[in-house]
Amino acid sequence: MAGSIERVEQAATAAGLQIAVRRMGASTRTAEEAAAQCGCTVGQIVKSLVFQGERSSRLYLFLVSGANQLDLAKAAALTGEPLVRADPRHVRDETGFAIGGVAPIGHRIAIAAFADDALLQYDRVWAAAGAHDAVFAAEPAALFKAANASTADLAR
Ligand code: 5CA
Repeated sequence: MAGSIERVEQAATAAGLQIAVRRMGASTRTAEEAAAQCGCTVGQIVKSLVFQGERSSRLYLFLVSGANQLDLAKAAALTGEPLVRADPRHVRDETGFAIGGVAPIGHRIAIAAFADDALLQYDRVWAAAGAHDAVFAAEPAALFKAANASTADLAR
């Protein structure tokens, strides 16, 4: 998907977040694979999960630690409507990122975002950078600010 890594880099720059995107040369599609490639714990991987509002059809982004599962009831309480997992094609069309490479920043559309407060315990977390083998590291609070994400207890 041409341009998606560049979109992440440009969004970081625009937000004043310094990142260096790394192409790992191996899959970072899942949190486990990303942790193995980054040499960090699964908890330090930021999953960028896209859900859709059942009433509004609006997309929402949840930045969740790789160690945690998103609690859908907590998530729905934050968005004010029931949520369903967004269809992969819809995710790609709207955000510009394919599942497995969805980044926390640089989406084509403005997207309301919420971040797992468990990620704040780490000095550094790793997130997808727009491709299946691309990641970047960031300080979690700075990343959440760049993503315009509000922090909450999201874990099941
Ligand atoms: N690059 C890695 C870690 S940085 C990554 O993107 N991980 S992830 O967790 O954010 O993206 C994979 C997630 O995509 C899965 O946890 C799952 O929630 C979601 N996913 C996988 N398959 C589908 C699908 N068919 N439809 C919608 N979402 C899916």
